[in-house]
Amino acid sequence: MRGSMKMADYHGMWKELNIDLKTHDLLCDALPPLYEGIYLDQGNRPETMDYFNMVVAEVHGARIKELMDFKAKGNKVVGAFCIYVPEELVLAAGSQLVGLCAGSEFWVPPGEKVLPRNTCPLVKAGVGARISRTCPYFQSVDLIVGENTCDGKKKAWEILAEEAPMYVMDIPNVKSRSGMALWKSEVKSLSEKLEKLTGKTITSSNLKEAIEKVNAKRIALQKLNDLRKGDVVPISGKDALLVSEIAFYDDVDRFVEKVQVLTDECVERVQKGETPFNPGAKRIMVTGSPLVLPNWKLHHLVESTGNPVVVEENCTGTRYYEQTVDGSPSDLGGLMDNLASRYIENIHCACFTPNDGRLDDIVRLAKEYRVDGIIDYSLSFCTTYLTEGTKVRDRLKQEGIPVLSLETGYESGDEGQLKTRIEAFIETLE
Ligand code: BJ8
Repeated sequence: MRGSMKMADYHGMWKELNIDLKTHDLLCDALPPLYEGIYLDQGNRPETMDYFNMVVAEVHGARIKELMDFKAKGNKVVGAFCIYVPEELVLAAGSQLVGLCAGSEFWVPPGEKVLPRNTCPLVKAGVGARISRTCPYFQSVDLIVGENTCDGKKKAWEILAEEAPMYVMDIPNVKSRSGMALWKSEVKSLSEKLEKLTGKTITSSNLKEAIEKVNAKRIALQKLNDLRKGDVVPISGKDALLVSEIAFYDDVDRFVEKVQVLTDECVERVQKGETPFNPGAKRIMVTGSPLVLPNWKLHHLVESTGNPVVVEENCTGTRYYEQTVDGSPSDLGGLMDNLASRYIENIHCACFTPNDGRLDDIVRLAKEYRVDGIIDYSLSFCTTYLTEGTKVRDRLKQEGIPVLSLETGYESGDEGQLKTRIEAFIETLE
C-alpha cells in the first residue's frame, strides 16, 4: 500500500497565519520523500493505515484548515508540549488541544539561534518552529501551555513567552503529599486560565463529557496496542508510533473512529497470521524520551533490521494511553480530583525524583509484551533520561532483561553507526 503524499494548496491560509512561505515550502517538500522512504515502502501494512497517511500528507493543510474554521466561530485553540497538560480541561472549556510536536531537525538551527547548542533537540525545535514562523500549529494557537518539567524546557519558555502567548504550569518534581497539593492547585489554576481565555465555565457536565471523550481516545489506543502483545504482530512499531503521535493533534472523535477501524483490521490480520515480520524476529521495547512527529528515526533503524518494536514506554506510548480518568463523580470537585490524580499518579517522567514507578512499568511492560530486549533511548542532552539510564540498566540487569542505551538527536548523520550498534545488540538476544 503506498497512497499519495500530495497536499492541496494552502498558501493563502498560511499567508494569513504569517508563515514564512519560502522557508515553509522547503519543509513541505522535505516531508513526502521522508515519509515515503520510512512508511510507504514498508511491506504488508494494514490497509486502513491509509487514513493516517492522509493525515501526515495534510498535516499542515487540512487539519489547520479545520482549526481555522473552528477559530472563525469564536473558539480557541491551545497548544502544549507535555502529556501532563490535561486535554480534558481544554475540551471542557470548549477549545481544542494540539500537540506542538517539535520532532524535526528542520527547526533545530533556528532554535539554536536563541538556545545553547547542548539543549535537547525537542526544546530547540519547539522554539525554532515558532521563531522561524514555519509551523502553522504554532501560528494558529491562542495559548501555549508549557510546564516546568526539565531545566531545558522551563528556561526555554521564558524565551518563547516573548514570541507567543504562554502559560506555564508548575509541575511538582516529587510525588509527595505536598507535590500532590501543588499539582491540584495547578490544575485548578489552568482551568481558570482556560475559562478566562474562552469565556466558558468548566462545569461538572462539560468536564464529564470531556473525560469520556479523552478516555475513549486512550481506550482505543490501548486496544490497538494490546494486539502487539501476541505472537502475530499485526502492525509495525513505526505504524503504531505514528498513530500515537497523531493522537496529539487530530480531532478526537474522528481519531477514535479511525483507530477502531484499524484495530478491527488488525484483529483480522492476527486471525489470518498477517504480519510485516518474519517468524523468530526479536521483540524490542523502546523506553525513554518521547518520539514526537516526525521523529521516526529509531523505530525505522530497528525495524529495518527485520525486528519489531512491540511497545514504547514513553510519552508517545504507554505513558500517554495506559490510564483513564474515573469520570463517575457527579460533582466538579470530585472530577477535578480524579483528573489530577490520573496525571500525577500514573505518568512516570524522569523529571520526578525518585521515579521508581517508571522502572516498575518497564519491567511490567517487558513481561506483558514478551520483549526480548530493550532500547533505552535518550534524546541528545536530555539529562533527566540520560541520568535515569543508570537506574534503568541496573534494574534490568537484576531482572535479566538485555538493554542497549542510545543517545541521539534528530540528525541523520549517525544513523549508520546506530544501526550497527542495534544490529549487534539484536544478534546477542536469545
Ligand atoms: S512527561 S518526558 S512530555 S516532560 S526530551 S524536553 S525531558 S530534555 S519531553 Fe517530556 Fe512531559 Fe516528561 Fe513526557 Fe526535557 Fe528530555 Fe528534552 Fe523532554
